[in-house]
Amino acid sequence: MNEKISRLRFSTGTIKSVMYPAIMVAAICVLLIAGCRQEETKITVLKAPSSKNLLCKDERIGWWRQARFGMFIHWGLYAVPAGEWKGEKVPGIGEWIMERAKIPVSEYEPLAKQFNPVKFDAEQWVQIAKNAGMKYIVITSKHHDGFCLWDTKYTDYDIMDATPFKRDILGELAVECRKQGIRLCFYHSIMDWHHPDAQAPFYPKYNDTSKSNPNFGRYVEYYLKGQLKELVENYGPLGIMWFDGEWIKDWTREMGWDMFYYCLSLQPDIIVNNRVGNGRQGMRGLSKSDEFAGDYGTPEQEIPATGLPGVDWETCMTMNNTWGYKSYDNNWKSREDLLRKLADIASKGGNFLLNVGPTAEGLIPGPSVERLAAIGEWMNLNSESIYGTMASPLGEVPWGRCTAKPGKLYLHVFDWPANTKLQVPGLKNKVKKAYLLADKKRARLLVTREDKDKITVTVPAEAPDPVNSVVVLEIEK
Ligand code: FHN
Repeated sequence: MNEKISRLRFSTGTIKSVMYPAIMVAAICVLLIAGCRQEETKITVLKAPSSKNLLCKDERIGWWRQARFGMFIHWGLYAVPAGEWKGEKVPGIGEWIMERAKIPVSEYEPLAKQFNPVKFDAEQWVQIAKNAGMKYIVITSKHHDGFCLWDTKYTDYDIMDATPFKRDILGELAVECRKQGIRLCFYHSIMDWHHPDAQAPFYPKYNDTSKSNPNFGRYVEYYLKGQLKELVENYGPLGIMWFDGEWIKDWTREMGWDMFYYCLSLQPDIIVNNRVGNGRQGMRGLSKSDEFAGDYGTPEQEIPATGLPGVDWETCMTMNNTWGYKSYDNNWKSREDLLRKLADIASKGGNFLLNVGPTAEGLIPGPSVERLAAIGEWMNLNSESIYGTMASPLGEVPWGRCTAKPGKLYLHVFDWPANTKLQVPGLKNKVKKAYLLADKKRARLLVTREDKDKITVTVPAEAPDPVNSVVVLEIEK
């Protein structure tokens, strides 16, 4: 399937009909134009749009800091093979099957003919996220395999032209997200194993970071930017442009800044993650310095050991071992584990972007739906201790985690004290009141001060929730 209108062509016929000297001059002119055209596709770092209409980061990122919890959706053609190729199980994350099984573009493209997710229901997906207490959704508009989940004019390799489904998935999600008050955000891969000006020519090692494509500049200026403009204009306003695949050789720090300001020029209040720049420190996910573009750090499959004061970050994580759907990956994290991770991440001032990998039929796998519903039950009683909270001012606490708001501490108790004496080290502030967050009557709990920076809260013998019970302390500032 061809990427439309991006290649330059000259017909031989015309040359024969023109006089020799004139031809020479014309040829030189053409080369000169091609030369300057080549020049044109060279990356020119965009100057920061004049500050008057550039929203500062705090103005753009406020809702995200409040939200704390979002859904990541990895969905695309890779859901069709679901981890198997030619009858063989392919190890590793499902969405990398094209690279892991060394599948030529000509053999991977036909998967589009089998991609017909008739059970896809945008309303249901958004509802599942919302019921779990998630405030935003980040879906793969295009992953590394280059397949586009929306109707794009830049290629036929998309949901409308290449599949029997022919419904605008991102369009339907945009409508539902607006209806249900959920922020829609797009994951977009800079690396592209399908585009001839990107990494397609690197086959069979699509992810060969020693290789460069001389036409990559054209891919960026024409295709990548063109499609991002489409996504913002057709489905925006968006919450976040969530870039990925920036580790390729051809992506530079300058390109990162250029793309960052390009996104802001498309939508001044958009948030752009730090994978727009190429300063990410591997899976730890934080940028080496603020010399690199991006609004926040993106730890992957890991949670920082401690809070990172003043740093915005978001841990993205799978529920099993794969982002894209694999039919036989049933290594699901437990409800308990996921709930405690949510509290752990919030206690360190971070956001949690929890992933689902829908099937090729368009269903979010049952184990994911069950876990999200269970998290939603806990959030129905305790979301006040997550949304809009800051990192814990207390050091390590032996029984769980702590989140904070001005004048309030939320003690997330994983290990309920058998002796009903919950000791809170490191607290100098005077406690005005203590109660269980799940207790609608907010019945007072007894608080005694052991010494200048330790108190004890006497709690009921039975924990309201065996996984995470929240005790609220109203404190003097
Ligand atoms: O290669 C991708 C991977 O497929 C997945 O999308 C994750 C999600 O953050 N990011 C990359 C690996 O770092």
